[in-house]
Amino acid sequence: MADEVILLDFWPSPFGKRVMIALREKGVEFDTREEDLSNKSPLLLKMNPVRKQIPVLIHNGKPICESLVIVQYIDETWGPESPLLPSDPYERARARFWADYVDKKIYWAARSAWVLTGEAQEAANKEFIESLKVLEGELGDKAYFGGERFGYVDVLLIPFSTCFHALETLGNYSIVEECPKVAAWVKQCMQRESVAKSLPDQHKLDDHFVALKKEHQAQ
Ligand SMILES: N[C@@H](CCC(=O)N[C@@H](CS)C(=O)NCC(=O)O)C(=O)O
Repeated sequence: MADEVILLDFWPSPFGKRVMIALREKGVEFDTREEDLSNKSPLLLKMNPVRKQIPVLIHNGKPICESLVIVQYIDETWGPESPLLPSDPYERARARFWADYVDKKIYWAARSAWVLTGEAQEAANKEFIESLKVLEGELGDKAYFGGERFGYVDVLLIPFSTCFHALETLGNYSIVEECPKVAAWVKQCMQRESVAKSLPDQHKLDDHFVALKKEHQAQ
């Protein structure tokens, strides 16, 4: 019997896009259920009762939560011929370290820059670009963070590139100038079908970010 693979998602979510990209890299067929996060479905509440967040991957009725955990599950479950994590334990540990860096530094600085105002926003802008420069150093002259192969860290980071335009406008800097290798890496990743098919329309997303900012300012 064929696998039943369902992704509970919310279209602008970079976390949901990680899962989509990983599934597409592995050639796994899946259905997406769009969630209204202001009115969460009984299915989401049942499948992720602890965090009540998307993404959730439901594989033959069994839920897997948290995007980093889901991407590792996908890697271990499908397509051993196209692994996302390296086989060497030390290289795996390094990939997990950078995954953690993306979530703890890049995501939080980007989010803070977007929702905060005044001096706190300026500090977040600075932290974001400095964190991105650290990634620029890690990328170096490699094609991907995974080396020659598009891998785990690439899958986790590329969805955040959709907020680069909004952030550079806000912070008055240019990512191409500050981090040219990261900018070239984004272009290279966008050539992949798994990425191009998964990331939302940039204009729609930019409008969403503006609405989100207004919502935060009104609170
Ligand atoms: N650490 C989680 C973050 C997921 C997350 O922040 N999901 C957001 C959408 S982007 C969500 O479901 N928000 C609704 C809520 O927190 O109530 C992951 O990596 O999966």
